[in-house]
Amino acid sequence: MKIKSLSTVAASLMLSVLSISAQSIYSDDFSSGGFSGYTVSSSANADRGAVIVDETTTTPTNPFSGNAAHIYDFKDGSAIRVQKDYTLTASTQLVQLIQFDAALATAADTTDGTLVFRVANAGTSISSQSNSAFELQLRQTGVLAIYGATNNGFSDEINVAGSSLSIYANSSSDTIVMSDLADNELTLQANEFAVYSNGSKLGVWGFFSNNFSSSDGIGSLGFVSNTATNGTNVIIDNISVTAIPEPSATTLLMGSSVLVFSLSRLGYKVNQN
Ligand SMILES: [Ca+2]
Repeated sequence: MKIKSLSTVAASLMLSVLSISAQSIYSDDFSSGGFSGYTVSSSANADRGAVIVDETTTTPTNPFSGNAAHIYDFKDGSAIRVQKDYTLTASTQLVQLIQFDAALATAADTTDGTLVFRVANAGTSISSQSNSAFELQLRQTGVLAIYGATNNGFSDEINVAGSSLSIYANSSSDTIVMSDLADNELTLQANEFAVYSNGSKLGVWGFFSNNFSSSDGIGSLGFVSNTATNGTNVIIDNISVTAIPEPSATTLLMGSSVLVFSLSRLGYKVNQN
């Protein structure tokens, strides 16, 4: 009885610690500012570009609210890249939830056009896959292809109605156990990421083994078209990044085995490797 009441107290303490610590570190619904603060590789023309569209735009139809970003590339030869360094303190934000909405601007078809979403250390270009921790390929065929240490493709995940994509990424050296957006337990080993489409978990993958520095954290995100394929035509909206507090730090802070017990009951604990 005593243990139960202690763990209840500890649970409420922990909940308040988590709500204080969880930190929105970036969001953009494109309602103002256009691409200010972004690196956009070239100005928009008939071949390729990135432009702001609003909800009254008829071509292409924007399924999201207010303004959104329309990124397109209809010709080979060079890419369009839209990239944002969104935090310079990523080394203290090693567990992140990264979300955005994506829609095809034209109905899915057999064209090979691919817009690639990548994350990287701040100050490095996502033009190079070797700078990236992982990538999500938004293909005009409707396929969402996920590339990390291994890769998988998912049919009919991207369409004109829009999909909400959520990625949990663990750049820390700890194994993290957390409650995901569906309130299920999610375990990520060091250098792993999980992808959700419209709230459904697609899987967990390892990061690429390349130039990305995990200890520096993910500080940059963006979209780049594949120069080898034509027909990229995608609308992006509601980008957000939330830093998820590493429970190891808070556990040490509170320093109680009762707390660890209550953390596991909350579905939020850490196993040191
Ligand atoms: Ca918007």
